[in-house]
Amino acid sequence: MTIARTADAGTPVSEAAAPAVPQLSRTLRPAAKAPVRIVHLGLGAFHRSHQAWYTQHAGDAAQWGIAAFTGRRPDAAEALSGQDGLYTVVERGDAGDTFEVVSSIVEAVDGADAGRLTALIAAAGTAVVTLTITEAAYGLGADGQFDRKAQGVAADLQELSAGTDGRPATPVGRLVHALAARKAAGAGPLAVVCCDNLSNNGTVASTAVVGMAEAWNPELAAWIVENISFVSTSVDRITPRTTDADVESVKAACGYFDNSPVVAEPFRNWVLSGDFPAGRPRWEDAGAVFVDDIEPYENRKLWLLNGAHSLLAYAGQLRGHATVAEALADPVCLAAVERFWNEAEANLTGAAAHGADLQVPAYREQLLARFRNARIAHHLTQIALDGSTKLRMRAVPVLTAERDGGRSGAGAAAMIAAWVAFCIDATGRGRTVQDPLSDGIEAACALAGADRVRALLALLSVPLSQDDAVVELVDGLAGGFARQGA
Ligand code: CS2
Repeated sequence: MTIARTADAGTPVSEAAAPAVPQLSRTLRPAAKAPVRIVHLGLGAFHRSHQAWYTQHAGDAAQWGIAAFTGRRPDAAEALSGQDGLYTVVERGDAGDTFEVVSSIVEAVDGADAGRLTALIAAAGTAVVTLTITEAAYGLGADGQFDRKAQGVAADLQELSAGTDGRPATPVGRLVHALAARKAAGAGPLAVVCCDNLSNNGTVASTAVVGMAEAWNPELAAWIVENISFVSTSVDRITPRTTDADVESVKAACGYFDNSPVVAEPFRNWVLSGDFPAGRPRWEDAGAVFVDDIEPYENRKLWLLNGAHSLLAYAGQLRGHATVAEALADPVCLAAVERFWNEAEANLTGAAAHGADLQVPAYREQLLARFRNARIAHHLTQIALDGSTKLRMRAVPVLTAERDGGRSGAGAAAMIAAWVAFCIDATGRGRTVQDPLSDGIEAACALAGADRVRALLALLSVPLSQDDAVVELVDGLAGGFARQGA
């Protein structure tokens, strides 16, 4: 059998194989790479459809390259490096797809490469560190404080005490380790921009980073407080996991092979608040909005979009649905979402809006249209992960506000009840619920009746778990979800 070589990547292929498709990087290599000025922790699909996309569309993009470090999937760096950091964003609207090659990631690195991370963060040219490390990775306790007992913290503190040779394993530990190098290098201030779905995410990031530094080296902690600006952001773009079919659709439409395309909805939004002491890209050219008071925008997104997502993830799966669009087409799920939204809206507007015009009715309409985009297969299993951390942001604040206002909070309680029923169902089938508190969930589910509900609620909010009316309400609603599931 004769072997032919593709003109592109030099890969030997059989003559009998399908016609050779060039590699993306051979087809569309940009003229020059931007210098690294942004370091990202948590290289995943969302970073690539969101912050990297905004950076590509900034007017001064040529000055702002991103070095992106992987979190849970080191192979993502290898896949992307193999094509020079280039990848396709497939914008998947109701009517069809559009394709764009993004080149703002100039280096994709395995997150365990402490040497490269340290070198880049210690470089004076690095001005911004962005984070998408998942909500759970900040490891704060239910009281919002640094928790020495959180997963990986003790081991990381030991690694940090080994100084430059240490190899912390959590993203926060790795960042603290690298910031120590920046301090030592005298490279000056920079901005850390948290892009995870948490309220007050800049404060959360600062509490986690300063807390870890404080527990290791108080002098470093003081330097961080003085020199590092923690920017809060509200980030939004629905980005489901890439499938093999997506890879094929890029090949068919674009005529090249991209091993790591990202599929995202056309909608995107980025609201930021905070200082950038060493500069930043002109993200506003790409539509990012800078505000003084971010809280109302954060809450609107976290409660309405993410809250509905979590409600659909648990109630929808119990009712036999697989995707957001499928679950929303179920009148029972839609009614639960609308009930929750009514409560959330009441707590978003008025004084809580701090003067911001949130246009909640239009936002709700738009969300329904986004969720109904059936061409985006957003799987409920993906959204259901790490429920305890997510529900603390998505359900607890609304339920707490409702109780404080003397109301039942049945809409928000239903989200918690769906999670409770989901946990009971999963553990009953011998499955582990994927959650940083999976041990606590298992222990709670081993109890029965109201005790079980109270123990699960305590994982989300101790005060709510002490409110008998809430326990009774959640218990009743969870029973309803369980029966629907059966
Ligand atoms: C989702 C989010 O998985 C989840 O928890 O709610 O990833 C959601 O799709 C994004 O925040 C949309 O911007």
